[in-house]
Amino acid sequence: MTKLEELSKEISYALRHEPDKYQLEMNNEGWVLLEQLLNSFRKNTKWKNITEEDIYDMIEKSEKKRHEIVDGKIRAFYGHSISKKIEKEESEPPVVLYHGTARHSWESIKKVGLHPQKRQYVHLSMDVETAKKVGLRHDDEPYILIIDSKMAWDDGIKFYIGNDKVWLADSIPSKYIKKMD
Ligand code: HQG
Repeated sequence: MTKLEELSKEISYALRHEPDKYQLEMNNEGWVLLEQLLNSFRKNTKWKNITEEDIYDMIEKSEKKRHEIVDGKIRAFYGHSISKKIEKEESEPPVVLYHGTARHSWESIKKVGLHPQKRQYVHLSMDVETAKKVGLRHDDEPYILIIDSKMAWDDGIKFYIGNDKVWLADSIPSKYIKKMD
């Protein structure tokens, strides 16, 4: 792992799962003052010389859009597990979304639908390739699930914007989910 990848991982960890441990004050939308995050990281000898530039560099070089900086504040786009629910922007989803998962999860998902598990939201992918990569984190031959997000949206299920490839939902009932052959 490169130093920038390590930085990305630890920033995700702090912003998604442990803001208190890093003494970060996070608002309802997950924003934290960039200066506060830098000061917190600098307490660790490993990151003692970290600069704002490094964070911008890390975001720019990352293959996924995980974090954003606006007006001196930084946030994670998705993935949160903290008890305080992060408010995401509701929006109309694409007609179809995808979800990559482990083969062994399918029986349960088929019965009870997709649930956020340890995170605050269910994470859905805009394309099959992205879903496949997500699934590969759980299984070397993941299943790709097809979500009828048009029907779900028409029925009143809420969807939220994650990033350019990720959509979020509170949960997805099984009637909107099919397994790709
Ligand atoms: C599964 C990464 C059984 C669900 C990724 C998934 C993503 C069920 C697992 C983001 C279930 C949760 C999130 C049910 C859901 N029964 N299993 N009823 N409902 N599941 O890691 O979506 O690289 O919390 O299928 O790329 O895999 O970290 O969610 O397999 O965008 O930036 O429960 O994290 O992004 O696993 O991944 P996760 P996820 P980063």
